[in-house]
Amino acid sequence: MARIFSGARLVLATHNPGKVREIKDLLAPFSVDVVSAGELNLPEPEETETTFIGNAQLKALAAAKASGQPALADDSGLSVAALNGAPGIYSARWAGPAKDFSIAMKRVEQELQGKTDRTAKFVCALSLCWPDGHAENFEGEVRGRLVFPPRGNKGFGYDPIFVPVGHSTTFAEMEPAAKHAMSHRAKAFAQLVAACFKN
Ligand code: ITT
Repeated sequence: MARIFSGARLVLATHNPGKVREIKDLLAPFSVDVVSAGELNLPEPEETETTFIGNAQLKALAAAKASGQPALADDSGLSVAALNGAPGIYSARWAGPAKDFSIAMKRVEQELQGKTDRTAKFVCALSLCWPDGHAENFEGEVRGRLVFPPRGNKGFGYDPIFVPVGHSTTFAEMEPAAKHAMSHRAKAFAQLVAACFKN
């Protein structure tokens, strides 16, 4: 049995404003007061694990212990088939210290030169942790293909080069609600809600 989240306040253990926006949207139907790690000035822990779930749990646990409140972390990334899953857990790092995703998308395009397979997936691991160290972990993914040059300005990160299966527009060309209906984050979130949130 998963542990039920019954508090009134949840710390979002992320410093990524794109994730904060999306997770706040996904949490909107629940009466939860959400505060981000950035707003609480919590430190950004180094991501030393080798899996999405490992890094999500590391971030959630650090924020739960530092704040004394339950914390939700998201570790996610783009996994490109022809690049053996890269950038994967290194998705943020490909954007460099300035977090410039035009550089990261350019690198993906360059590394794909001479390869024909453009299939990729986004993966999202969510970890909900309590100050006593208890963790509940979930993972979702969405499959698609990459397009160049980047298109659209609605999402964040690698959204401008990712077209989900069955669609012709990139995540960055879609309205947020359309992305939420199918995204890796929404799929992980649905599992989290089913397991840990009472209706
Ligand atoms: P936090 O660790 O503070 O949450 P981060 O940006 O460093 O922020 P990650 O380590 O999980 O987060 O890096 C994942 C990167 O993958 C992220 O910076 C995005 O650029 C990319 N990414 C994840 N989800 C995405 C999405 O829905 N659309 C586009 N890019 C996404």
